[in-house]
Amino acid sequence: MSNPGITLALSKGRIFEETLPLLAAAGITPAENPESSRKLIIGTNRDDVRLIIVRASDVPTYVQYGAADLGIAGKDVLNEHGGNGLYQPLDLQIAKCRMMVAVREGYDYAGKVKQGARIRVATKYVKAARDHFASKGVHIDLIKLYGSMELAPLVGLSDVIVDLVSTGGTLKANGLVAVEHISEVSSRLVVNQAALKLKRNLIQPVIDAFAAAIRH
Ligand code: PRT
Ligand code: MG
Repeated sequence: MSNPGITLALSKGRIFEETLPLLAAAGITPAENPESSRKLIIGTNRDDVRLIIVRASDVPTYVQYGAADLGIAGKDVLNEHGGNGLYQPLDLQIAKCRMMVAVREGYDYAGKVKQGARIRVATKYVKAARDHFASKGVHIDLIKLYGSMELAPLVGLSDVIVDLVSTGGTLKANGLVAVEHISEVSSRLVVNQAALKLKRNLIQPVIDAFAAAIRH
């Protein structure tokens, strides 16, 4: 028999931590803490609900293919993924940050952009970066990275980075400054469209409980 319950895909760290109160509001308590457990499938107090722990950027993929019925992912991740096959009923208002353009202190960003110079942009957020600079009419060479973007301008890999900023502490510690705001980012609940139809009796109450618990 196939699994009659529901599977929720989450990443460890800030998303898991900030999702706990929402899960509690839906009457769901994880059986283990993924920060200390090595398990990738985590049971809950409910027989019909389990969690799977995946990389943040893989959450939309698991939900798209129905390997998870629901998931929680940042708008940054969903924008890069494209959102195909995903129903996005709720902005959960968690894991908030801003997508920004940042440069080395003293780098004349406004001047370079005005001159129409080609600038080198290092980022994990390729689609967001392309869209942002295309809308400004700025030509870029894009360098795809998978993390630690803050290093790129310091070692001459790029002129600018596109990255997420929350406290600003990482930029500051590395002598970088934010020069442009691209978008506000928070995490969304995503649902597999077929699962929503087939398991609405289990999924809709979770959506409703999350909706009622969102911080305003
Ligand atoms: O870490 P990993 O490579 O596994 O993947 P990930 O970075 O995609 O996952 P995770 O768990 O770090 O982030 C999950 C989601 O949290 C992201 O997709 C965002 O939607 C959201 N979020 C909120 C953030 C931040 N705030 C954030 N500050 N994601 C990353 N950061 C990083 C940022 O990239 C930069 O390196 O934190 C650093 C800056 O933080 P401050 O506080 O120094 O400004
Ligand atoms: Mg991270």
